[in-house]
Amino acid sequence: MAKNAPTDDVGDRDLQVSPPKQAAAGVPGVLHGLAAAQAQMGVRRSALTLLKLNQAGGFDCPGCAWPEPAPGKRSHFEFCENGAKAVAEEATLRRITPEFFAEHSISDLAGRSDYWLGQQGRLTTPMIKRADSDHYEPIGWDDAFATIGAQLNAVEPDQSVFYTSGRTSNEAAFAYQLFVRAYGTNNLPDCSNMCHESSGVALMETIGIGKGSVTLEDVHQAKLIIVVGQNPGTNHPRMLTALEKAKKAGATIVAVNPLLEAGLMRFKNPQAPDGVVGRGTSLADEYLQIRVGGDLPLFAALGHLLLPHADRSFIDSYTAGFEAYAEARATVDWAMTEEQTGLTREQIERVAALMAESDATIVCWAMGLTQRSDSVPTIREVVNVQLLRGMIGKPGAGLCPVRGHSNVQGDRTMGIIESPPPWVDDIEREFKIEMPRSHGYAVVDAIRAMRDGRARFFMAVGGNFAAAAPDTDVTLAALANCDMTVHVSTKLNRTHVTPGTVSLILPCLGRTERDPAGFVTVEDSMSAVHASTGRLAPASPDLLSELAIISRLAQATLSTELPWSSWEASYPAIREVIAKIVPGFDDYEAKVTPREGFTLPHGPRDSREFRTADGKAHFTVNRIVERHLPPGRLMLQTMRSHDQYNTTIYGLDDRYRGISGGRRVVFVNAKDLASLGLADGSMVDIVSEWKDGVERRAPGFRLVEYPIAAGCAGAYFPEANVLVPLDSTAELSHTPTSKEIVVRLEPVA
Ligand SMILES: Nc1nc2c(c(=O)[nH]1)N[C@H]1C(S)=C(S)[C@@H](COP(=O)(O)OP(=O)(O)OC[C@H]3O[C@@H](n4cnc5c(=O)[nH]c(N)nc54)[C@H](O)[C@@H]3O)O[C@H]1N2
Ligand SMILES: Nc1nc2c(c(=O)[nH]1)N[C@H]1C(S)=C(S)[C@@H](COP(=O)(O)OP(=O)(O)OC[C@H]3O[C@@H](n4cnc5c(=O)[nH]c(N)nc54)[C@H](O)[C@@H]3O)O[C@H]1N2
Ligand SMILES: [Mo]
Repeated sequence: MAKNAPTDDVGDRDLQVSPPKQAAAGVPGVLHGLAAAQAQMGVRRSALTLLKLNQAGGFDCPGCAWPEPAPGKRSHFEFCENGAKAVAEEATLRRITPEFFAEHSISDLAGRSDYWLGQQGRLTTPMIKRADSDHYEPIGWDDAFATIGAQLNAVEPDQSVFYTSGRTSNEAAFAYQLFVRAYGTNNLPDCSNMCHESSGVALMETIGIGKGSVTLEDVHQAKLIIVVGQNPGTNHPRMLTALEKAKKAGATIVAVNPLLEAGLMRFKNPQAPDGVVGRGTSLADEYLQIRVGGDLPLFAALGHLLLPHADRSFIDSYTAGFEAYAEARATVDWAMTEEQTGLTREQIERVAALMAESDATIVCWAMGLTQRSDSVPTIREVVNVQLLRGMIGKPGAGLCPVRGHSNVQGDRTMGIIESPPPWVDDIEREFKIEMPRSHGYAVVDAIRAMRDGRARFFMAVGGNFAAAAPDTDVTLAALANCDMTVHVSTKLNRTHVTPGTVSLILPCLGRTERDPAGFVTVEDSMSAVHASTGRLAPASPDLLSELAIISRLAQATLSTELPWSSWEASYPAIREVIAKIVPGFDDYEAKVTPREGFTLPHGPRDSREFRTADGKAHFTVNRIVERHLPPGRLMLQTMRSHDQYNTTIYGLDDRYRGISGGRRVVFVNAKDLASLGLADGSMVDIVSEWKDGVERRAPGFRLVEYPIAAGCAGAYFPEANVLVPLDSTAELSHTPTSKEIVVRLEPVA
């Protein structure tokens, strides 16, 4: 058994439901984070570690990608409850040793919950599952690399898939894509494919760069902030501090969300005296409790109402396509809009009036907009409204997709993408190697290829592919169909226990740990690049950094000579290469040595320069596809509880939503419960219905009567991933529609 870890897999035995909270954070929040940290790390290690979090000279929080204030303006406690939990997961004192794997067969582990697997502690030793074995057993590093290298050379490069999750440092990401492309494929799916891909696609097309256009300072200066499809109280808690600051400087905040999320209603800032004892700051001035999927009609109606307030000089100087857009929005079908959004015309008119008055508006969004069939058109419609009012490239205004993983944006900048990177020619010239030009597999295509036998090798640097991807049963079968699966990981998870014929676990250093090659760098959601220095002793002497693993694997696989061993020994050496190849990184080393790091150039933000074909920002015409559910059906969205980091389950509570001791719950509006003849507290199976005719079932969920928009339902991911059809993806971005699943609820006897 892993040292100190829970032995009992408790499941939902103690599930309790109480009324949702009306405010987020405050002292109870911090105490919860500290308690979680102390349970895993002890008191002294918790204090020493958390005080280094997000500090200059310390390490970047492995939680979300929300930026830190400039070094001089940082609090000594520049972390949140959920950052503390994320750190505790990694800096835990619990260890998984080879004896653990001798004791537990893979079939045994496959029967455990995600929570239990994660609670067993850090992986410490490279392990292999050989063909015909049901156990992982230890393997030396050199043997591991030789085994993987031989397998890679036995298949065609395009039969291999190389996944990345968004915690990988810039340096490891650059080395990884170089290795994969030198090997011969662009099969580089990443977690972005399931996350902000729709934002990237929509922004690239309309403003010529797939990244948000605001800085943290802009958020502080904004007059109006519209937060759409995002739950910052749980997923970006430090954003609440920025919203509070803006609010205190006079900003108005509008929330657009089917759920009344505590963190959007009121914030008790634990760093401020009135947050400790008082009622805190009320945040959203206007709360649009929209129906799931109603955002495109909403922004179309806002655009219609704002046409008389168009910023003509901005439009004439910087944009194209306005006439066609204005024609499309000249009229609005109010009956359809009210029905599709679940909002009243008056509510929408009030928000339009706020937008018309404001000369500094920011729209923030996250997964509530990106994981639907019409995500790309919806985000383009958000862009339309911002362009209409000239709200880009000026202080306090802009577009703000709030990223998830702490370095997911940096990984993309470093070339983790399934198409050839923009600087492919430069790399070929620099290293005299040939790089593949054909498009590789993103996540959904990778699953199809493994399912159909076109891909036979799967490797992941981080992440938990089996649990994060849609259509769980299909994904598990696809992974099992591989000849070899390879996992570079810190913690045990579902993907390790649904292996290919041969499977290897390569345990790596986390961000909190000392790395002999120096500090790494990351890029946050607002294009700021800075250093992250681990300080803790590694969880085991047998760990390698991600960069070392990639370098050694490259040497065991490739016949082309590249200076892998010098890169492995020194992050500055690989930064030197990045500086030569990736635009914006000149003088990389010098720019990340000072504490604050540097912010990458962003044409639209810095100088209203749009790198589209004609140099203009583009209005688009987006068709509204109405959604009409058959009788008795609800539109299900899958979301995060307050006690999880994606597939890592920290605990079984969702405090703000009043849930404790369990996760198999489904939130439904009281009116829908009444019309469906169902009662709060009863048990149902959730059955998803899609046009392929396959019925996907998630059994045994407790109904929770909840303030959620009528016609909608909500459940947690990853439990609900079985319901998301693999082929149900967003137009243009191919993101699984995790927030648009038509379901019926079947009572269980
Ligand atoms: N503690 C913690 N922090 C995290 C994560 C975590 O799991 N835990 N995950 C990280 C990652 S990778 C990401 S991408 C982000 C995710 O951050 P979020 O996007 O905040 O994550 P979700 O829980 O998926 O929440 C989506 C929100 O969108 C709303 N929503 C759902 N459907 C719709 C819709 O149709 N329209 C509108 N307007 N709203 C809708 C939901 O009610 C919910 O409030 O957080 C990052 N930070
Ligand atoms: N139904 C549904 N599905 C979804 C979503 C949803 O809202 N609904 N959200 C999607 C989104 S936004 C995302 S981003 C994906 C997330 O998908 P992933 O990024 O694949 O999943 P995570 O849960 O973040 O990965 C956790 C694992 O990463 C490993 N890990 C942690 N830190 C490190 C490290 O420093 N190095 C290495 N090598 N490994 C590390 C640990 O082994 C841990 O088990 O899921 C997507 N799936
Ligand atoms: Mo994400």
